[in-house]
Amino acid sequence: MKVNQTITKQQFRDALRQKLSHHFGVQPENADYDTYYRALGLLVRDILQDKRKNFNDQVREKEGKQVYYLCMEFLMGRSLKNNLYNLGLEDIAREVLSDFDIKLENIYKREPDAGLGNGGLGRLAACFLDGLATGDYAAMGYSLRYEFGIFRQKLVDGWQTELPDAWLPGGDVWLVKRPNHTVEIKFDGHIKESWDGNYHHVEQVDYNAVEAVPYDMYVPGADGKGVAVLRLWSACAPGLDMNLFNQGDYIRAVERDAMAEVITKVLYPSDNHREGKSLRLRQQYFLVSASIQDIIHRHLSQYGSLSNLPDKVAIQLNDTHPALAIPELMRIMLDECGMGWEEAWDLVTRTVAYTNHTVMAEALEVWPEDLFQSLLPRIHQIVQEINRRASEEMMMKTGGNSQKVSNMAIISYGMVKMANLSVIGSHSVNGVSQLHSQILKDTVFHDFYTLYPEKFKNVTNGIAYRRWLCQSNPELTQLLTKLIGPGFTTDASQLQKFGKFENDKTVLAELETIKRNNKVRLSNTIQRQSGILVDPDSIFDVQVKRLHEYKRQHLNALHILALYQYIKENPNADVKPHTFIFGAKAAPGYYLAKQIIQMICKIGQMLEKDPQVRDLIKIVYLEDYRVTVAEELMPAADVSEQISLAGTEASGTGNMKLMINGAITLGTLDGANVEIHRAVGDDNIVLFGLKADEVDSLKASGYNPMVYYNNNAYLRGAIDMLSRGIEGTDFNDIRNSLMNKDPYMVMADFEDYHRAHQYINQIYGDRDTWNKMSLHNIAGAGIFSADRSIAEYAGNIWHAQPILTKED
Ligand code: 26W
Repeated sequence: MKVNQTITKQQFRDALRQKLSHHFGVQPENADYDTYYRALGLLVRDILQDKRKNFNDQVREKEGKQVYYLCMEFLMGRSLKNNLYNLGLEDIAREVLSDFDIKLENIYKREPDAGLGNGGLGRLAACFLDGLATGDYAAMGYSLRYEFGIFRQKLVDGWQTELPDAWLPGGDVWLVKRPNHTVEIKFDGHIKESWDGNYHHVEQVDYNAVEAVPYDMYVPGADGKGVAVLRLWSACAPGLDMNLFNQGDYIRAVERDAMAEVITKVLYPSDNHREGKSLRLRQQYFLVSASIQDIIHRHLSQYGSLSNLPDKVAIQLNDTHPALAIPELMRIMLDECGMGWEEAWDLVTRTVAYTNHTVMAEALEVWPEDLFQSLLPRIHQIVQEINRRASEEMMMKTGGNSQKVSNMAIISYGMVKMANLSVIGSHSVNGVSQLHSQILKDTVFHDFYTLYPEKFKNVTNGIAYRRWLCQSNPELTQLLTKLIGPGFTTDASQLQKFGKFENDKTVLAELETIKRNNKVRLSNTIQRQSGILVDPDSIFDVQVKRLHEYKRQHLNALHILALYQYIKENPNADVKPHTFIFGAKAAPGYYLAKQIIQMICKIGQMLEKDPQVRDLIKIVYLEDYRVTVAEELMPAADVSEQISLAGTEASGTGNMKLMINGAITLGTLDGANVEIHRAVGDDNIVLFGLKADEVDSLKASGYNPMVYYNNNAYLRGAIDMLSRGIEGTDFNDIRNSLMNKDPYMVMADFEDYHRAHQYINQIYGDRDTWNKMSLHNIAGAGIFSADRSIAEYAGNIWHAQPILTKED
């Protein structure tokens, strides 16, 4: 099939037949769903590969700037539907399959999620690849081909257990192995230095080598012209060590082999919490060294010199996890290209930029220096030298303030601090929402900010809204297209035009019908999967995100307990039927988070047992929440719970997905909620709780959670239920944490949260008002498009232009 011409139904059918018979030896009549899925996958992959080649030819010809996005996580989810949609082939595929008596929707279901990420950071990376391809930037993402992605969550009596997620059988259709781009990564050993005249040789000897084999996944943009590549590295032993083998040390040889391949076995499942494990450091260096070698190779093969690197290459570090890119680039320039330090440092710092995604102290990455040195001896030397020079400069700039310099140092008290390395080695440091970027300047990186103010920027996150709106919510998309034309599918700012219909009763009614249809669909899925009967006319109140104390799922749970008490005490009260939907995975070792999950499930059981409340309030805990579940959920939500303690959530992106599908945010002024508020105005969002500065002053004046317990009977009642036990399980650990420390001020925000919920109840009853609010949320969501975020990165940080012009 040729690429740049439209594909006819006949061609598509022939190509599918050919894939089925050539790769699987079956005719369409005999193929099962899995075989159809794989055949379709291969067919689409071929088209993408051709398109990427065309696109790449133009990049080379125009000498366009390359953007490389380095990230330990890409939470891609499924690809088939997105790829067909972006290629404009979904209708043809549906018709061809239907001629074979097959439903395309059933084929979609055969695809496993590529769950190569934990949560926000990983999904953002996936959304950004879509934005990069759509904006026609020459872009590649680099990550690891984990054999096991984020674990599958299974709840046993409400307790989370973890099962391995073997996604490759099924997920691998999208991966093209590129063995001739394999590179070698060196770990361990020690450094041998020698002089050859004036030339200083540095060599790592007695090292362990691991091969990095790349697998490419193609990501098409909206019009299918620009195509980004996600290059995933897989660790492979370089063949048995014949020396060891010949010395009879057969077991050690095999052991070393197995050790090498462990590197890309599994994704670390902690989110916002560092794991000081040496395997994690190996993963990080493996990603970085493979990617940087690849980037340098690609650049040299086109330009033959590194002196123009910052003009032709931008490298974005997604959080500090790939920060070793900085010393790795230095290593190659110094040791392999023979460049001097100053020249190399200038090139590196003008090429690399860093995005911070969290201010949680426990997420800041530090490595014990002795581990760092023994695993990466040459990188350690280079980091020492970067640190020495930077400290000298900072000493001068601060007028000899050694306290400040020690704060900003890369190595101090025997620890290597990755955030400081990232700031020092980058020309740009950005946060992911306006509030978060301000907090970085005021607190985490304050000393750096006073010395290098020009480095600090903001780029508010965005989402791939074609996935999260157009593909997930076809009815709403159809309504929008009918009213404002199709322009919004490539230019999200046009969603604003929808605002004009705020007083159009027919439109508001249509909006309500669409929401209800989506709720019915979700209810059916819930019933099928968990047996719970959900009333589609109840308020669907949704909190979906990783489970973390700072995100305060337990605040939500306490409110439900209070509501329960209220109904028990006032059986005739006017309470709107409410379905509280949760979805969240906890890090496997995060005990309190697992307890919170169990508490939510047990409260759900208690409600369900009670005939007096079960038709009024219900809890649904969605097991194994992931991208594919989110795609069905977002369109069905009425209320979007974004209730983190102000100043803790860097941005949030689920808030944007819910908003664009017409949910009303019930939230604190945290992360991107601040900008959602600005976009929709006071009337179209329900805010509550302490503001970030109030949190700071309350902390400073000595926070005492007991005060709130003593002063609020509902809160007291709810907290006391935790120790009395719910469905036979007590939750004293949660209770004690809240009563003694309450690090995220759940108790302080409870009362106002309760008030906000009452307000939600009240306005939900006024259907016109609610639908109008919903309409304004959809209309105001355009700024949260990943296309906009990418345009800002390109303009303010990468200085990169789109490769294609309108004529291309
Ligand atoms: C080292 C352990 C670790 C693992 C993951 C530390 C930190 C992380 C991530 C940076 C945590 C994360 O996903 N942060 C989220 O990033 C999103 C995208 O910018 C934001 O929207 C979320 O607010 C932020 O929590």
